[in-house]
This record gives sequence, structure tokens and C-alpha cells, in this order.
Amino acid sequence: MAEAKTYKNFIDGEWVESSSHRTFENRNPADRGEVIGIFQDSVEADVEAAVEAARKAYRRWRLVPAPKRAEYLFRLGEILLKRKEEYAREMTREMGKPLKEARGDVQEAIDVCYHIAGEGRRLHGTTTPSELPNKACFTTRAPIGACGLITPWNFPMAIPSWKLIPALVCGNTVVLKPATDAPLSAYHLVKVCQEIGMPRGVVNFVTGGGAGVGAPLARHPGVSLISFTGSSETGREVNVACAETYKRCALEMGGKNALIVMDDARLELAIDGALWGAFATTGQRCTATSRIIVHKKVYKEFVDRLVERAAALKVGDGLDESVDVGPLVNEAQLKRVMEYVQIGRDEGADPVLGGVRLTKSEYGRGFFFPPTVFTGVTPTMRLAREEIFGPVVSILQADGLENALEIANDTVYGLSSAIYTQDVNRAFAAMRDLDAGITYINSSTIGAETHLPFGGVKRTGNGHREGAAHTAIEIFSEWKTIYVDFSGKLQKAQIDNN
Ligand code: UN1
Repeated sequence: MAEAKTYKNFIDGEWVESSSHRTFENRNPADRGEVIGIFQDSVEADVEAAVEAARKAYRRWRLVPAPKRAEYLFRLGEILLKRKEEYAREMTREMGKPLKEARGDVQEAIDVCYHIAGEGRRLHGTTTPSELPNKACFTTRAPIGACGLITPWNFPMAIPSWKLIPALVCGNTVVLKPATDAPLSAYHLVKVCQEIGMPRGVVNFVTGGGAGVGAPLARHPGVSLISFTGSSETGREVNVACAETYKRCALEMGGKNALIVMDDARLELAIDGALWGAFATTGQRCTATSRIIVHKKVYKEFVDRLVERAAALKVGDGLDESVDVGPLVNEAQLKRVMEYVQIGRDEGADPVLGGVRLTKSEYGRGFFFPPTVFTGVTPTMRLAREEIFGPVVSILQADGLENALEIANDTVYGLSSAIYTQDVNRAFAAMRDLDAGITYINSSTIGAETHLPFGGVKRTGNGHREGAAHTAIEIFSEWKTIYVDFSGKLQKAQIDNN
């Protein structure tokens, strides 16, 4: 096997080693023997250099006309489209998701590029009349400065793109810290930014762990904004660090997403949605279906049919086109899933499918865990309350819509939600009453489109919505209010017009 390539940090337009002279390996979770690449294990000094470069570049980049900034992003999308297959394969190798999903991940980044490329010619502000004569009032969007982007491994190109691309069109510069489990996909994004001739220092890339890179970035007084996606625990720490240094902070965190199946649902459709929501990306999505709440009248039939279908899903290396469920991303994640399965058993829930690590020869080299279904789960069990981030789904029973909504909302999280029903009244009640940032009617909890706001309520977020939607532009720009008085005299608002 060829020796693995060593990847460097990208700071001020140069590929440089970390001042720590330490590196870490990025290994294939489907085959631990395969090293995908060697990456820099960076430290505070590297963050310092990257922030300085981003701050310096900001002085010029903010003055590049927004339509021009957007043209770079259009070209970025064009190159990603050309290399979609190559980048998807490398993504599957570095973090395990099946190829068709990895293609979707690259496609999300392309979608964001194309959408935001148009935004360069919008970035609309407002005008409004003044209360005084000969005076004009309007608003413009101003960039914020050097932004720190901290991203997870489960959508290793899509999520960096949700942050990077809106940040750049608004005139900000960035320091991107990708997840240690999947830095290669973020590297590809940054490499293309260099190839299309983006000015030096506009995009900086520093790999490494949370303590070495994430924390110094969040604490750095020269960083104006942190956009973070990850666990609610880490998000809380990021938020505290941002508060101490008066930064804007946008957080996307955990989920415990519920999918409701009413007694009038089209069961086959609901099962399709439940399987896709629970087991796509091996359940490692913030939007994954983690609880299925089924009306008691159809409970037994739903469970029997779901289990039969889940048992037929093919687990294996995501590079095999026929595989439905890839490996978990790393050993810690595998342990966590196994712990939750044990917790579920101890709590008295019934593991009707899966629950035991796959170790047969074809699975021996990776972190494979089968689709696992628990029945007899009640809302107070930890299984029903805590985010697992693996292929484990809990089925709960409800006796009607009100009860189902109550169970669905009985969580500290609020990202995605879904209901299957043919009844328009029930659907509209659910749209109103499900306490989540996203609600699907007759579709799964996963599959957000990039041009709509993405984010959640309660411990899932802190009031922001990202993606390529107009709400992402809100994150990465400040409103500036402008008054132009052309009367030639001092006019006092609230006083001279009365
Ligand atoms: C995430 O899990 O953090 O809606 C993002 C979806 C994907 C994005 C998920 N488009 O499932």
C-alpha cells in the first residue's frame, strides 16, 4: 500500500506544518489498517498565526465587491461538481458513510455554492422614510471580521460549506477547524479555494483537537464570531468562551428526533421514512430518527414490518454500492453505542433487533454495529432521552395525537421532527405543536435542503439557522443603519417633527 500523504495547515496562503511538529492519523473506520492521511496536530501558536492572517486579509476582502466575492464561490461549486465522485469516495474512506450518501454530502456543498453565488448580487438591505424632511434612512449589511468555524465529522464537506460559503460572501475571512475524524473533506474544500485564486489569508485551515485548536480559537480576542456544530456539551463550552470575549456565537448541537406514526398513516411509507431516518449515516446525524412514536392501534404491525425491513439492511464498507449502513466513525463512538444498548437492556427495554457488535471476518477490521431496534421504551428511560449517535432506534407507544406530541416534545433537544398521517387536521396541529426547528409531514426527520433555514430549539441551538438560507446571511453579517441628512441644518428626531 502506498504511504499515506501528509497534509498541512493552510495559513496566509501557504501550506505549513504545525509548530508542534506533531501529527495524527486519519484512518478508515471500515478498515482500521488503512491510513487515509496524516494531519497536523496543531496548537495555540498555529491558531494565533491563522487568526492574524485572517485579520490581515479581512482589511482587503471586505472591500472586494460582493458580486466578485460570489464569483469565486460559483467557481468553487463548478470544481466541486467536476470532482464530486473523487471527493465522495475519499469521504467514504475517511468517515464511513455509504457512497451514495457521500455524494449527497458533496452535493450539499455544491448547492450552497450555487445558491450563495447569487446572494452576492442581493445581500439586500432596506430603505424606509425618515420622520424628518430631507433625510434618508437605510440599512446595509456589514461583514463581521475573522470568523472561527468548528465543524463535525458526520457531514465533513456539507457542514463546513454551510459556514464557509455564507461567511465569505458577506466579506468575512475564516479559520476553519475541521473534525479530527474527517479533516480530508474539509481539506478538499480549502484546496479548491486556493486553486480558484482566492486571495491569501481569506481562508485558513488548522487541523487538530478541541483543546489544541478549538478552544484557543473560541477564546481568541481577535476572532469576531464562532460558528460551531457538535455536541451540546462542547457547544456550551464554546458559548461560555465566546461570552468571555464578546463574540457572536452560532451553535448547532444535539438532537433526539421523534417520528410519529398515526393510526391513519400509510404504513409502508412510514417504515421507509423510519428506516432512512434511523439508519442512514449509521444514525450519526443530528437529524437522525432516534424515537419512533407509534399509535397503539398500529403498533404491533408497524414494529413487525419495521424489524423485518431493518434486518434486511446490508451493513458493510460504504465503498460497496450495495451497502445501506456503513461503520461507526471510531472506537469511542462504537463504545458509546454499546453502552447505550446495555443501558436500554438494564432499563427493561426490549432489543428486538441487533444490539451486538458485528465481528465476523468481513467486519473484523472496522467499527461495525448492526441496525438495532428497541421496543417497550418509555419516555423516562435514558434510551429515550439521550442522544446516542448510532444505529439504535427506540419505539414508544402513544394512544392518540395529543399523547404522541407530548412524548415527542418531552426532550431537552429540538432539531427535527416528523409525523405520518393522512389527516390534514392532525398534520397542521403537528406543524404548530412539535417543538423543533424542522418538521416533516409524511417524510423522514432527515434530508434538509440547503436553501431552507437549518437549526433547532432548546439545547439544540441558540437561535440561529444556518445552511445557505437567508438566515445564514444573518449569522455572518451585522446590520448597519445609515441616516443621511441633506436638509443643511440640525434636525432632531423625536423633537423637531412634533
Ligand atoms: C447533521 O446531521 O448535522 O438533513 C446535518 C439532513 C442533512 C444534514 C444533517 N442534510 O439530514
